[in-house]
Amino acid sequence: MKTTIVIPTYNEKENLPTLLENIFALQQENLNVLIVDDNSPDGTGQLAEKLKEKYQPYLEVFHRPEKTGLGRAYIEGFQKAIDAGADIIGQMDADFSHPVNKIPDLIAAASKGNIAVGSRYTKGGSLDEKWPLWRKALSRFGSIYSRTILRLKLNDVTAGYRFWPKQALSAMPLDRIRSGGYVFQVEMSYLAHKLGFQFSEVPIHFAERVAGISKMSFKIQVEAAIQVWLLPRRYRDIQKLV
Ligand SMILES: Nc1nc2c(ncn2[C@@H]2O[C@H](COP(=O)(O)OP(=O)(O)OP(=O)(O)O)[C@@H](O)[C@H]2O)c(=O)[nH]1
Ligand SMILES: [Mg+2]
Repeated sequence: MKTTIVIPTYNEKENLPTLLENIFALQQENLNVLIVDDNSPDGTGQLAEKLKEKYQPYLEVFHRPEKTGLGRAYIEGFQKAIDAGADIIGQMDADFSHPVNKIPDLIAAASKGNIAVGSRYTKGGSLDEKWPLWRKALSRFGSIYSRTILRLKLNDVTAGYRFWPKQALSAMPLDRIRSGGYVFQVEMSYLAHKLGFQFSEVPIHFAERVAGISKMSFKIQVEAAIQVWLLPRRYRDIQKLV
């Protein structure tokens, strides 16, 4: 089974080398990483090219000419991973918010055909203590809110740490997805649910980014909350597949 973890990067030069070191130290069989860099001004893309020599043939780097959002970066990365023959496709942030040591559990869950979600809101999951209360409350509320509106059987709807079986990911209408950030994660959850796929939540501790600057804001989360209401209408034609 070939696994490819797609990691989008934008100004992550401080995190990338250690992250890759930790991932490849797992010695997981046939584990590959695809970095999708949007021409980061801090030179993350060039750094990734250098690291390729160290980890070949398990590291690939895909350079996009400009930053057009996390959603697009993921979708193009997913497509490349599928085309390169991955059986399981992972998605993960570069900033150490997603614990590397859960990769084997997530791969195991995805290999059973479910969408494996590294979850903060399932039994045993947790959030960084350093987050301000407003951010914690909004994140938790956002998940319950989207789950209720969209009737999902998933506790962590905005999770960005997921491992997809190829069958599930290739059944998704990826070319119709326009949103980025939080809504992207919710949209992917909703589509997977509509197609009839099941989620399997693996508890994680979500840590605040180790280095680099946070781009999170109250505004982003409020915008996301509004977008959620529009999803059922946009995807009313999607039929159950499994
Ligand atoms: N290629 C690409 N990567 C991006 C883009 N925006 C964010 N990323 C990467 O996507 C991952 C998640 O973004 P983050 O900035 O950590 O978003 P967040 O976790 O919501 O917020 P903070 O960690 O507080 O900044 C990181 O690896 C980023 O480097 C983008 O437009 N293009
Ligand atoms: Mg982050």
